[in-house]
Amino acid sequence: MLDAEKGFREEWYAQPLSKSGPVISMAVPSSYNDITQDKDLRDHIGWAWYDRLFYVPSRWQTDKQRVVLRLGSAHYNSIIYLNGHSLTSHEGGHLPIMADITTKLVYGKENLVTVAINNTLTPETIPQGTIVKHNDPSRYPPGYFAQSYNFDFTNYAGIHRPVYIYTTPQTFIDDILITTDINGANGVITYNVTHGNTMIGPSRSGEVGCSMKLLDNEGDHVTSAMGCQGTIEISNASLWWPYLMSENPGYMYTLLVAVSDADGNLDLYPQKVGIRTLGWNSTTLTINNKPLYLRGCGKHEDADIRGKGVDYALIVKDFSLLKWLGANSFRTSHYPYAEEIMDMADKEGIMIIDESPAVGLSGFDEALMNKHISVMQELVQRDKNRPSVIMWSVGNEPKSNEAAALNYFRDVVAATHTADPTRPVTCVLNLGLLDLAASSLDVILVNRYYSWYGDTGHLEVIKMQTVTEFSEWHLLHNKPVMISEYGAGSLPGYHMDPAWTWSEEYQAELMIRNFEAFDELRSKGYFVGEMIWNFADFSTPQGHTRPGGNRKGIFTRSRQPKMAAHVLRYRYHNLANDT
Ligand code: BDP
Repeated sequence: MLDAEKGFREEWYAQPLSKSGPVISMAVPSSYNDITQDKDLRDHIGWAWYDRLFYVPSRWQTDKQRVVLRLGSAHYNSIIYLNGHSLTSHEGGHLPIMADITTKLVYGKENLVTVAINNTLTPETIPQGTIVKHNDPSRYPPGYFAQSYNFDFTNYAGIHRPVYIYTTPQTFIDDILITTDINGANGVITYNVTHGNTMIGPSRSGEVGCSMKLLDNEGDHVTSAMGCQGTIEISNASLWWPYLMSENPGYMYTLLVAVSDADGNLDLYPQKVGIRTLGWNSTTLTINNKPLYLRGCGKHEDADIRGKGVDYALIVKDFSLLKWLGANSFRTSHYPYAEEIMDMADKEGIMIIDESPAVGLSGFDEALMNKHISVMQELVQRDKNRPSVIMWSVGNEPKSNEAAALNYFRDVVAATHTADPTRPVTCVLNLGLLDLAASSLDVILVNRYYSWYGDTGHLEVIKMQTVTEFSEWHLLHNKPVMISEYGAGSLPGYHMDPAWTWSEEYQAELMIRNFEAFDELRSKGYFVGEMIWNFADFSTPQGHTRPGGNRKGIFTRSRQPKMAAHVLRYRYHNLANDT
């Protein structure tokens, strides 16, 4: 039987892990699951321990630097130790973990960071899972259990994103909030800089000053301003536009923020700013006052060997493929993606529906709601300044026909609006018109798999069923609607004509039948977008409905196009020319 608490009891964090027992090398960032030949590590449920010795120069101490440790994310629950002492802990993968380590470091020497990570999902975690215990001693070994969860993608675990140690002066920029607006041909940037200081003694914040320099995208000076809060108006501003909506998509200024104090501390941060406005009403989404039609896909952070680990080559490849397709958007299904991915989206003009990790939620009680609200606040805190983020999604396919869902989603959506009043809020639904979350949303997103999960093999019913259902959604709620998932699995190289399930022909024809429905819905004036499921094939737990994973990708897992990708490319480029 697995002794889950052994590492804590024996204080493995007090010294390098190699002194407590055998260790293996592990890549960071990466999921640990698919890196080795060890099935037990691939399927491990419970605590995993990482550590690393690192050297800190004594000049950081002489220069009175503040030092921060930052993990882009670790999945799911993590406890971090520094030099044998507990430093911080974080629940939830996909969002950053930070701690001020200035006074805990040994300067000019080696330091030890230890991270214990637990990937167990329960009804109280977001996302949720269940530990299934098997107590029949004639059929299972003693203490045998398995993990199940409410979603189909592999619950990869490990330190998924880069780990950094960085320094700031003692007086430092703590946060920057940017909002933008348009005034005729002018762009308006409103900024609010908050700062902190680590100096012992009375607060010296009164002596801290802020100054701003705005640079254009070539680094040339545009204008300057003083003060920690303020508004800058730029005449004839270059706006942030999505890909294929302008000659120069993803245009960003740099706001060079400087915070300084009377002791000569100076902290500088180059904050990227894309000037754009968003609007929404009962039928339409707009960007810079122009109606938007989203052409995109649902994605995953998923790749061979590295699982959900950040991979720079893969990020560039995926954006290259999105542009090849003519897509202008994607949804970060079903959790917040790495900041490196979000940076690319800002830069390339790819719009993002930024989704929380609340996939397949059920059992809507207050404790879950408070946790859910905290996750939304963390997400908004991380991504609030990104021009690419055009909508928050509080979750995917909740069991929102449960009675408690009505107030639960009202409150989660309201809290998200409070955290950010500038963007619409959605939740991706799949239960049908009796859904109780729908009435709280600004835009209704629905996942629908006509002729795949229902009426399998009957491609001829797709158009009718899709047009009927999405018209009903709009009629019932008087809100813009879009399809956030549709699609079929296909095995690359498997051909059948007339189309047959799992063939490339079936996937392609299912899409074409859907397009006919989307075009009819678009002509009604409230249908605001389409996203294919999925960008690429991805890993799932083993199962009899998933041959080598979820095969609904229009690209293979190694990012080669199936027939479906060519079909979608043809449509998206035509749509782009149309709008
Ligand atoms: C949808 C889920 C998505 C799944 C998809 C599928 O939102 O995560 O991968 O079904 O079954 O309901 O392919």
